[in-house]
Amino acid sequence: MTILSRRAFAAGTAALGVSTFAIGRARAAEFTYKFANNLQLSHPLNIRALEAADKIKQETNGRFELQVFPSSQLGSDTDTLGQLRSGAVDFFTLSGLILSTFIPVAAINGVGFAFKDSDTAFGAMDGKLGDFVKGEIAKSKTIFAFDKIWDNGFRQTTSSTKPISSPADLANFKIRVPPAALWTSMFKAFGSAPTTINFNEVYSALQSKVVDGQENPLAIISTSKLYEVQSYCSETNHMWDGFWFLANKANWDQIPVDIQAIVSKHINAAALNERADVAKLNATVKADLIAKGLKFNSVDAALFRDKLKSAGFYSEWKGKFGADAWGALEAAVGSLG
Ligand code: X2X
Repeated sequence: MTILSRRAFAAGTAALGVSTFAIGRARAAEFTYKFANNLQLSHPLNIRALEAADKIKQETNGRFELQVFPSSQLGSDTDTLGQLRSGAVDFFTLSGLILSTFIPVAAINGVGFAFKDSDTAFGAMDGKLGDFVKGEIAKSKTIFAFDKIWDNGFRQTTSSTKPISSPADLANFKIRVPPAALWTSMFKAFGSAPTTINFNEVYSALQSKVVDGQENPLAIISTSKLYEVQSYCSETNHMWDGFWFLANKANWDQIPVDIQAIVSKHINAAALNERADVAKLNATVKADLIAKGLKFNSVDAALFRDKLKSAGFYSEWKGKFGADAWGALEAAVGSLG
């Protein structure tokens, strides 16, 4: 966050010691805020965020600049969450599951096989379940989430060693999981050997065989080029994941309300566009990944779900999330058993 005084802003670049007459030099914005994320520039999340940044700049007549830092440039997800909480970073898109290290209930969308499709997931996250989670995030008083969650997508399992066709193939499987208890718990329930690794180190961990596999939606497998270091993609669809667009509350409160309204409007609109882009990409990218050499297989999801049930995964997490949150999840998706 950089804030110039109103007077300095009005005086333009002279305030920065740069000649006001410098040709082609943009005037410094009055508010310059940092947005960090872990994805490549080619992912729809960054494409839509950059588009929103342009619109915000235009509509605020240059007063507000959203600086986009993709690819974990400001640090790993774990580091960046710390920076968001302290205010060193202003905005951050983060998986609800990773956010659960700070706000436990935020992991709830990651319960295995909870959502049957994207419409059900967005219905829940734009409805009561999402409101419940956003309410808990707001109670932190240090950060809050914008209204619309962004899509990450249904997660698929990739491997350099073998296809995952049945739950038995996950036994002792060396799989990378993101830093969140729910992920570790779920793959332990499958009998795997999960290792927690932040996303900015996943490509090299796969390349150097620290782990044999990982799980992510196709849009990420494609834009982060994980197909270069993986051979198989098993369509397990085991979890739906989304990114909350989070803000540091104290920094946000420094922005005049009219500018806040413009920023919120464009960020939430970008989320809806990004959802449509990811849906389109997930539908078309498979052929592209096959052409790049990734071998696909589908699975009987019911077998995987049964395995989680018999391992006690659902009863454990029902207890952890509590009756209110679990009730909001089941109201959206039906009984999870
Ligand atoms: O870390 C991951 O795998 C990613 C990119 O999907 C998340 O941000 C949770």
